[in-house]
Amino acid sequence: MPLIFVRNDITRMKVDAIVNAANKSLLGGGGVDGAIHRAAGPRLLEECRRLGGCETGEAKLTRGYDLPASFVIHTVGPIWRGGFFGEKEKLASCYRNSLKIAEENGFESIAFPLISSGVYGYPKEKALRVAENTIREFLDKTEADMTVYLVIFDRATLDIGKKRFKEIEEFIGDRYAKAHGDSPSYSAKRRESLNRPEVSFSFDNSLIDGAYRDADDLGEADACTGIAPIAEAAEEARENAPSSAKQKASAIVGAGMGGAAPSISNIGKAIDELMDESFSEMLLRKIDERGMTDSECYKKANIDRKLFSKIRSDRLYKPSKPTVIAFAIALELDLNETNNMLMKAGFALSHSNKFDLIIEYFIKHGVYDVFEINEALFAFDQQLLGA
Ligand code: AR6
Repeated sequence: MPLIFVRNDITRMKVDAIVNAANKSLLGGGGVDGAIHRAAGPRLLEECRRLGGCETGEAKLTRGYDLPASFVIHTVGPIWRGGFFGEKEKLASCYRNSLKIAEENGFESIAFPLISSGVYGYPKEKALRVAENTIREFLDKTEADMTVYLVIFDRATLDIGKKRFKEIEEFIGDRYAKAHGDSPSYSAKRRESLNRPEVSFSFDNSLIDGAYRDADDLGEADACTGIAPIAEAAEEARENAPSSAKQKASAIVGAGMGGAAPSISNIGKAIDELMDESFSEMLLRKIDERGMTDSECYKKANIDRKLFSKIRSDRLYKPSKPTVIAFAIALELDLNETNNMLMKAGFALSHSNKFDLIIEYFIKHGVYDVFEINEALFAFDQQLLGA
């Protein structure tokens, strides 16, 4: 039951229903209404004629005909008149009534345009706020498994000039430039000198800031195999593990790292042991510790119930990076804990990528609202959290 922003032409969306921002006659018009009628073909107009119009804030259902979507929900948004004539409430009721129709018909996916924000003149930022809040309210309450898409047609809708985005831009700017600076990173230099191709590890800790803090600390073999970062990761995991696991980890890491150089099989064993608590187990433990219910957590994470059930029932479930981060945000984990959770799934946050920096920005600022984060990710053309 997530809310997902997409940049698309709504007439191309293959969902159970798309919503049309129509007028009271329901007989077609310009903007998204015109585009939907053109793509659906003349049979849509025929059916609309039989509906007898529609009041502002209400919604009516038709088939989708030649559209990839099976149905069209037609709703009539308010015309903006300065905000003094109940526009906000009327706009919210467009979303509520459309979602109600979708729920009553058992639709699993629905896509909205930003109703009233074109010809009807509702300021786009404000229209977006109403859309988002109303959809979130609905998703919080509903038992239905429904994915709601909010289609943002033009880039100007998300005002990249707003204060929060400016701050994020600066935050990214400094760190991103450093990570991609003139002087090649240590690992790049090292590869160059060894004339070896880049090797991809599931533990790609070479991207973590400071993972290769001091080049002289590392033997050549270690630099090539990524052993040192793994040992660091193991150390960190040990710190954060429950005490029984800590003892075990301590013994293994001690055995693996002390004295003679550790063998690969020892390291492998150490990792297996430290992996005692999988991503799925860590997630469930954190949910309990936070005193949350499962549904509070996956809804806050903007994660679909089915996906959550899969994770719950498979202790070795391998989530995607945005899924892990969505849960870390829902659980309000700090940066350290977020990295621990990511590590369970073989990921890490890095300064080499904008997505990670945006996540870091929000965690550092204590903002744990997946939807607010998604707005920023969307504005910066990054993958969104949840699904
Ligand atoms: N896909 C997704 N979004 C779109 C598309 C598209 N193909 N085309 C436009 N939008 P508007 P309104 C966005 O004007 O303000 C019609 O004439 C657009 O960028 O379509 O509710 C009706 O018949 C904007 O953000 O609808 C009514 O008379 C949003 O859709 C009147 O316009 C809504 O813009 C309704 O005006």
